[in-house]
Amino acid sequence: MIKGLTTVAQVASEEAFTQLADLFRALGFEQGKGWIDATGKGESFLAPLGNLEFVTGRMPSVPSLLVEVTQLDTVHAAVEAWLIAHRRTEDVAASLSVSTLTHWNSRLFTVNLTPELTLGFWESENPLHNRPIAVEGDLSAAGKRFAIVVARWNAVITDRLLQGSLDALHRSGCPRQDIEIIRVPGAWEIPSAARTLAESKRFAAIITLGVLLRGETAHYEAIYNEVARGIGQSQQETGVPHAFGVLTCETLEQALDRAGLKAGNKGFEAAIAAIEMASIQQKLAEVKA
Ligand code: DLZ
Repeated sequence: MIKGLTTVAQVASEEAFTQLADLFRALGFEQGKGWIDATGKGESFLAPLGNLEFVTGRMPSVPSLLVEVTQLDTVHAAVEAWLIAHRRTEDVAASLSVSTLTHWNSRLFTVNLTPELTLGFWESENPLHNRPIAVEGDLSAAGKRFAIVVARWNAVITDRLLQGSLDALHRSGCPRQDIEIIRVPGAWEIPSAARTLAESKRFAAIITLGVLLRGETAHYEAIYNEVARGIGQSQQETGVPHAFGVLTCETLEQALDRAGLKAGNKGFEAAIAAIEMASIQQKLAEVKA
């Protein structure tokens, strides 16, 4: 139900009003709708997050209006440049504080922009502070069923990809009995098998594994495009996540590198993506319900 917070600040003169609006635009605030009527006008500036804080006991010695930013030093320089442009030199130092460390692991400076308006700008030392809330999948595969469609062509590689996928699923809590492995002749056959499995609605996600070697594959581009399109289409039309673990490589050596030798194991990575997407689908379904 709650959508946001609005705070209203009065500005004495038209000139200060225009200058402030220019500063806030220059600082990167998103412009809101604003308003104008016979009694006055308002400029509106939006921030991605709002925070209303009630305090009991000792009030922190900060302005009541605080703007959380990234790159505090850049903001400080922008505010200082604005003050230099709009104030007498001797007033600039009096209006703008230096950035100091706070006792809550942040840095903060204050600026007196107009006689009525003092702002605090601050940056948390923790880069993850106030990260926008988002629906994120977790990496638990327990209680979900997964299907792996794996091509037999280039089995020396695809077997390693399969091992990588099984490793990721097991380590994430999915026992062997909750995993179905379907072997198909080549990459070309992956989409139709994946689609049949997805349509059965028995699986939280499908993991597709194959290897196309450019040097050895006639009509390589055509086959690759069709395999990618078919897997994507199956995912979109069934709503069941499909992880794409079909390697496209120039050489066998390159493929081996991506199957656990030097460049990770793409089967493992595909399974992790499948687990995460299965969790996201579950959470989105819960949000809808
Ligand atoms: C025919 C063929 C060729 C030339 N190359 C590959 C490849 O590099 N990787 C792969 O997974 N499959 C290949 N195939 C087999 C086709 O995908 C398909 O299985 C056959 O054409 C039978 O339909």
